[in-house]
Amino acid sequence: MRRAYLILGALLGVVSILKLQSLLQAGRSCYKRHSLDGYYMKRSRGATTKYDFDRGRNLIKPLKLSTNTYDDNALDHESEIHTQKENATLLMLVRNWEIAGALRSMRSLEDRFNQDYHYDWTFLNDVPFDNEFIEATTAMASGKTQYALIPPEDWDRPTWIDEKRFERGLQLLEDKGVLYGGSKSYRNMCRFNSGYFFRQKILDSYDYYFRVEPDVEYFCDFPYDPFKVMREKNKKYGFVISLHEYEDTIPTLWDAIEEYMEENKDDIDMENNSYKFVTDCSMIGKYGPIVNSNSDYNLCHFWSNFEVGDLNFFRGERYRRFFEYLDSKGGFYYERWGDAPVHSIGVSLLLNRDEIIHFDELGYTHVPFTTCPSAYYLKLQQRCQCNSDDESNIDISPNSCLMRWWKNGSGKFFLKI
Ligand SMILES: Nc1nc2c(ncn2[C@@H]2O[C@H](COP(=O)(O)OP(=O)(O)O)[C@@H](O)[C@H]2O)c(=O)[nH]1
Ligand SMILES: [Mg+2]
Repeated sequence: MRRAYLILGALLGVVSILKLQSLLQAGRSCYKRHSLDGYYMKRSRGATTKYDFDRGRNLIKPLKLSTNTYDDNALDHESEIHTQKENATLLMLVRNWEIAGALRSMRSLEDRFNQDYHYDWTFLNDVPFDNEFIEATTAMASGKTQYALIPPEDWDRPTWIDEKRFERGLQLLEDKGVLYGGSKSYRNMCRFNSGYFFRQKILDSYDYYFRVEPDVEYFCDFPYDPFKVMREKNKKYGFVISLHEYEDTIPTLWDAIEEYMEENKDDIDMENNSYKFVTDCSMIGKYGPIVNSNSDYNLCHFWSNFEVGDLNFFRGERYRRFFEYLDSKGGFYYERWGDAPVHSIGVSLLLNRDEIIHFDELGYTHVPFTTCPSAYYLKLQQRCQCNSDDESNIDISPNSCLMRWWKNGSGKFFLKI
């Protein structure tokens, strides 16, 4: 009996030793596993934090954008030292009493662009600038300022304009409640901006101009020098906003354009120009044209209060022939033809599609419309102060012609398929 107990005890002892051993082994591997986990955790944390700097919002490396930009390297612009300037000037037609608005626009453009470049500012006026205007704008500019008086023959209503017809036209548009419908000076301004600004002696030595109006604002730092972009990419006209014109201001403009086209076929390259941009009325996405036109002109135009242009194109024979033809019809006075549709139809007929550029990355406003980049990182990088969801942002709203430009100009080729 005692022997049996001894054997049982020995067996139990062996079992417990084995159990203890396996427990010890499990403990060891558990410990090992935990320490491995810890090791990998540490490595993994290291790896994540290692790239935090690069993938965070420091914006040092180019990020993939969900932007409409045409610029291949939209976020890749190093802050260069801008030693090379283009042969260009900032250009403002303005009245003395608009001084406050002129300074606001200047301050904004200086902050967003010109403080790095110091381009000249050129001011034009149909009456002499006063000292207060000259002193304040010179103080605001980072570049040279110059002031010119427009000769009366470039500004005033030509003597061949029929006075009675002119007065009737003014009254008609006034009665219709058209903006500036009854204004005589507005008509001088539109004709001057259509056909005379580029003839001013003070601009003779420049190749490019950047039109600035009082009371506009630029919402983002410019990621490039637009003049340089124009020269390097062989662009001749640049815009930021495109929309529909009020037809009441141009009832017979398109008739004149059709006659002009018929008589000047050699000036127009229908294969490569943007004729379709100003005539296309097809559906774009879910939008058809929101305004009905009584002619083949779809009323689309580039909003000319912002424009960057090649003065040599405007000074050239073809544009001048185009302007003289329209001017001879008297529509700048009998109706209220604006420089925006005139420039826009002019560049759409006479330039190659690829010579017109949409500056997609520049935030801008002139009451009542706004354009604002939609790409999040682009906006951060360019310190934009605008909201692309704002009601005033016209970019892809039905009143905008930008989508028609994408489709028919040198823009978004996917829309052409
Ligand atoms: N010197 C001068 N500038 C004018 C006159 N009328 C308009 N302008 C300028 O022409 C541009 C367009 O005029 P604006 O009143 O802004 O018209 P809107 O932009 O169509 O509402 C602005 O730069 C004005 O300062 C004028 O009679 N004399
Ligand atoms: Mg204006």
